[in-house]
Amino acid sequence: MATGPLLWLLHGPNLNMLGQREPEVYGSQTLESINAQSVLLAQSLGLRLECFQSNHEGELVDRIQQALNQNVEGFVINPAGFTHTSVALRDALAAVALPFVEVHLSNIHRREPFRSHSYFSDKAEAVVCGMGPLGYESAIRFFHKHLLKPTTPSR
Ligand code: CA2
Repeated sequence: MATGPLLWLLHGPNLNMLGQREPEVYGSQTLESINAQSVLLAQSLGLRLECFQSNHEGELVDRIQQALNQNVEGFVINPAGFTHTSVALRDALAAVALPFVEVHLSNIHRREPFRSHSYFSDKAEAVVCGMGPLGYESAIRFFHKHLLKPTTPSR
C-alpha cells in the first residue's frame, strides 16, 4: 500500500483542454501527462498525490471539503478562471484550513489586468506563475521541503 503524506492536486475549469488548444499560452503538455509526472515526482519524495479536475465550482468546493475526511495534508491548486472570481472556493480553502500552494501555468501579471487579482494568493503558502508545468513540480517540492512534517519510516 502507498504510504506517506497525502496531497491533492486540484485543477479548475478548462484545464482538461491543455495540450489541445492555445499551446502558445498554456504549453503543449496534456493535463494527463502533468498529473502522471506529478504523481511520479511525489512518489520519489515519499508523498502520495491524487489529482482532480473539474469545470464546476461546486464540485471543487465539495472536493476541498472532503479533504477533511481523507487525511489530506495540503493542496496544490490551479483554480484557473475561478482564480479571479471565486469567493466560494476561497471560503472552502479557509474552512478546511489546510496549507495550499497556488499554481498558474502562465504569468497572470503580464496578461489582461483582470488576471492580476487572485482570490487565493493572500491565503496561499506560496504562489507560482509563469513557469508552465514546472510550477507544479516546484509546488510539490516546496511542500516536501517546507510544509510537511517529517514522518518516521515504519518498520
Ligand atoms: O495560467 C494559468 O494556469 C491560469 O490559471 C489558466 C486559466 C486562466 O483563466 C488564469 O487566468 C490563468 C485558464 C485555463 C484555461 O485552460 C485552457 C487550456 C487549454 C486551452 C484553453 C484553455
